[in-house]
Amino acid sequence: MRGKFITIEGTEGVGKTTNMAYVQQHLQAAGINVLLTREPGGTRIGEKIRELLLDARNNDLLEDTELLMMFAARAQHLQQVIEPALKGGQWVLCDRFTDATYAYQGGGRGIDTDRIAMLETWVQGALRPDLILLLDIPVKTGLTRASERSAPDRFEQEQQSFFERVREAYLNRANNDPQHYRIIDAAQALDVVQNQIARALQDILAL
Ligand code: T5A
Repeated sequence: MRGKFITIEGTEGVGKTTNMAYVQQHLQAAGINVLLTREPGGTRIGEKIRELLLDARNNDLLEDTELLMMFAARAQHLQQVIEPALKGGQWVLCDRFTDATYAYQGGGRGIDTDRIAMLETWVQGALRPDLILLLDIPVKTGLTRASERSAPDRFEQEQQSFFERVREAYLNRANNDPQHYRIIDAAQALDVVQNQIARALQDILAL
């Protein structure tokens, strides 16, 4: 049987990376073999594209180039990693996916969502995540958490207003498709966040 595809999304410093391991443990306890990966990245080529995208010195990168690089990395990732795993019955847990493109390049940069949708169809065909865990947090809280952890990358150098638009785009998408999204209040203490995640996973485990 084909595996399930779960993604974790949210603005900067929301706790995606921290909670990937929790989701993995929770699924493994239910007897599910899960592959952890991330975007941009997840393949040798994709990780090289990631370096270019996150390098704070690349402040001359054009918006269209950024969008196309996200999908170039995604094409590589889908064909080399995600699709083969799902076909082989493995579940895949991905730290960010195309919702991040709608939120950052669409909401944040203002690129027309029709253009993003065109690339989504080209690169992914009909593939969409079975479940999207949207970790939501006030932008300022997330940026503070992220800044305490490491130096700002190219995205983290954006203004707070950019991330407010990103957050709004994420929440709009989630509110328009409650069947596939679960909004997690990520401003809470870690154990409270993880209880919410466990509840969100119950439905997909029951399928
Ligand atoms: N991007 C990506 C696009 O623009 N378009 C796309 O299509 C894609 C795929 C990728 C960048 O690329 C952009 C978006 C991003 O800017 P990234 O590394 O994936 O970069 O994303 P970041 O948001 O930068 O990831 P971070 O690692 O900064 O944030 P996380 O993973 O959400 O947060 P995490 O887990 O590292 O936690 C941050 C800190 O908070 C603490 C942790 O211990 C850590 O110190 N923390 C908590 N503290 C208190 N309470 C809690 N509940 C906590 N949870 C975590």
